[in-house]
Amino acid sequence: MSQTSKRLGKFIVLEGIDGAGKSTHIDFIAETIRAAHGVQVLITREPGGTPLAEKIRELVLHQAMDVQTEVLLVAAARRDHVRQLIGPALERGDWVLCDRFVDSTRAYQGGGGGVDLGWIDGINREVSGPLEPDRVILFDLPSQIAAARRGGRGGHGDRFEAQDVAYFERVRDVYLTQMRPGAQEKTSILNAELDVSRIQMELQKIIINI
Ligand code: Z5A
Repeated sequence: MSQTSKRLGKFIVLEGIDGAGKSTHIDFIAETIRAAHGVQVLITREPGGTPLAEKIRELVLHQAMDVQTEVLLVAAARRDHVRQLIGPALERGDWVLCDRFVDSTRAYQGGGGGVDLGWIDGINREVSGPLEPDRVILFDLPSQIAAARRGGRGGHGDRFEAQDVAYFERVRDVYLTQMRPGAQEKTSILNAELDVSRIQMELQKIIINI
């Protein structure tokens, strides 16, 4: 997205540790946005969303690498995603619902991997420029419960799912206690321990008020 471009649509991001329930609810969220706001909704994800970014996703999820290389690769994928898909969709007035964005890099590579958050924030600013989520919905779940849920589902077997509970506790801690400056008022924290129907009720309240 260029500095001068006009954003007409809204940018909604889902965040949380693996197994917290984003995939379970993403279609419900899109449908609720369409019904409440009468707009087109583009569902996408990070890393990914464009052919190039999906190739990078395969590397990041399955190829062993050092954690700073992870940051640089997800940033490259994000730049392509923002320029090719997210920016144009927002400019034509669609809403974009994105499974993960900049806060995932802070939480996983920063919290989980120990990379300096200031360095990550600087790269994210370079990559996504003025694009900020209008609303972040954070699915919050203790990592022991998320691990049990992932176990029940069978797991995708990627590098992140192989991490231990302590890693995911650090990821969760950054999500909850070390938010980006300015992110707090735009973040809705959802108790993902609730059952699916209660979570959907909470989601409806959040979405109607966006
Ligand atoms: N990553 C990164 O490191 N840095 C970055 O900057 C970015 C990403 C952008 C993407 O993988 C990976 O990329 C991610 C971080 C890294 N880590 N991993 N792995 P992904 O997209 O494949 O993974 P994910 O985003 O974590 O999605 P997921 O693994 O599919 O989890 P989920 O969507 O949060 O959960 P779910 O599949 O909806 O639910 C998990 C199970 O729980 C499932 O069996 C459900 O039926 C069950 N469930 C869901 N909700 C409930 C409730 N309320 N009660 C009971 N059971 C439930």
